Amino acid sequence: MRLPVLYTFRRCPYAMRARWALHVAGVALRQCEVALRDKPPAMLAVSPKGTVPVLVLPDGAVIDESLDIMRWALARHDPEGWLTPQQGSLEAMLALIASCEQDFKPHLDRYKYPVRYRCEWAGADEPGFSQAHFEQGLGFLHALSQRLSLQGGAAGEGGGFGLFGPQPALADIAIVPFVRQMARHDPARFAQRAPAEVGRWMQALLARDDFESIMRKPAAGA
Ligand SMILES: N[C@@H](CCC(=O)N[C@@H](CS)C(=O)NCC(=O)O)C(=O)O
Repeated sequence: MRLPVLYTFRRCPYAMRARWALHVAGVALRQCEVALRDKPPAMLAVSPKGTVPVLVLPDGAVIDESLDIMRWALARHDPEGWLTPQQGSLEAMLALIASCEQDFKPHLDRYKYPVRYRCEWAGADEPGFSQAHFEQGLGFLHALSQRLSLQGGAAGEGGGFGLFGPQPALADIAIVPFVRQMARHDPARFAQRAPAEVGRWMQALLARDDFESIMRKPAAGA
């Protein structure tokens, strides 16, 4: 049987969320770990824009946006109801995911890689520029925190909570890989400044066995 092929990069947050949904949906596939500096010609042939993840189906169809891969996988099998949150709607989740892309990701990139954005510094120095973008990124985390507080639970207390109801759904899985990146860049700063609910929410999601599975290093030669 021919399997779908997923071109992926282990540490890429977009690829993480795609792998997570494919895993939960139980989609059997072959993974091809990509070196971003040396992308396989077979991947570029089907998706010239050159970003991971890319899913190539046995019939040749190509899905090369992470959110589309998630939705494709969950439309096939959605055992935890990620597309149907207990509160809010799919549309509301997609709006929050879009806000993560527009209101958080640009600040995350500038916080982590200020040198890449040197032309934007305009008088600031590197630490100042980076710090300013950390502060701006916190704005999105406060919006998440408000949503989590509305759920009234706390993962640490065994209640479990998500952004759209007591259980995680699409938005949680699509957004948490980016929050993880911010936390890992400077864990002490994150612990001190990020809203506590967001820290607990992230820890609870990252402690799931399925996250561990999708982060396992590919076997050599796989
Ligand atoms: N909108 C795309 C974004 C994917 C993306 O930007 N992936 C990064 C890696 S995290 C990438 O492949 N960048 C290309 C490169 O670095 O050459 C998606 O959601 O799939």
